[in-house]
Amino acid sequence: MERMPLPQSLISAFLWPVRIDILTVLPELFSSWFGESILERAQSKGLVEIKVHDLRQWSPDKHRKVDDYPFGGGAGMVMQVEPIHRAIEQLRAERDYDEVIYLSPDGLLLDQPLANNLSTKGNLILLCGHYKGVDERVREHLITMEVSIGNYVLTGGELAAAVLCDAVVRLVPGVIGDETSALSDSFQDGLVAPPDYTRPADYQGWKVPDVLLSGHQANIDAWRHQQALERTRQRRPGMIEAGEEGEGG
Ligand code: 6GU
Repeated sequence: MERMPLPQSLISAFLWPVRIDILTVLPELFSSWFGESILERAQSKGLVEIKVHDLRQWSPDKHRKVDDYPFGGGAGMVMQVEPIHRAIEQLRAERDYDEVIYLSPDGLLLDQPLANNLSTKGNLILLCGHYKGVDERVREHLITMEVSIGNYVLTGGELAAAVLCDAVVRLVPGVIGDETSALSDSFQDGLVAPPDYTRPADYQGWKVPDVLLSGHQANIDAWRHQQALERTRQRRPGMIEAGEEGEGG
């Protein structure tokens, strides 16, 4: 199906730009990632606004300390409540937030439905944990959602926050040039993507499937769907089961 791309002015007129505030002790980590590529373009188009804040600026301590030893002993440091509370209070005084998300290995696993859901929200705060993590009172009183990017442990929440931002921002209408491409992604229809090929049609005897060169669009579409189904069965059988359960619901 051919679709006319929406003019940028129309997109902006009907959209509340997504705003993401990131709280971290390592703000420099984000600059190259958010300063380049699609994320940078999304920001310069005014579709999203990503602000990275150094948590130390809210430290009451003269050495700008934001962590301390755990009560009860044990290895590692714990991020203190006060700098985090002050940061979130200040941001909340400036605007409303839909979610205050703590990136944590024991959080809700990030998947495409969660990314879709977050992309429809207005404003998000992402709190990156470090050291052992945050004082539990942060989670009890300040956090509305906890998200993990997989069952493995990273040294901090920064990479996870960057992953979440990327997955969410690319879904904001207008961010990706071709309006249909985010919707035809792997996972978006509950199937992984079919294989793609480009020129040459024959590379040293490695050939592109004939059907893709046939010019017969119905056959091409059917082949792609078949391939996507087959791959999903092989690689993500759980996705097909989840899709069947979800049908009609
Ligand atoms: Cl969000 N944080 C850390 N430290 N490790 C992780 C993670 C988050 N998600 C997966 N591993």
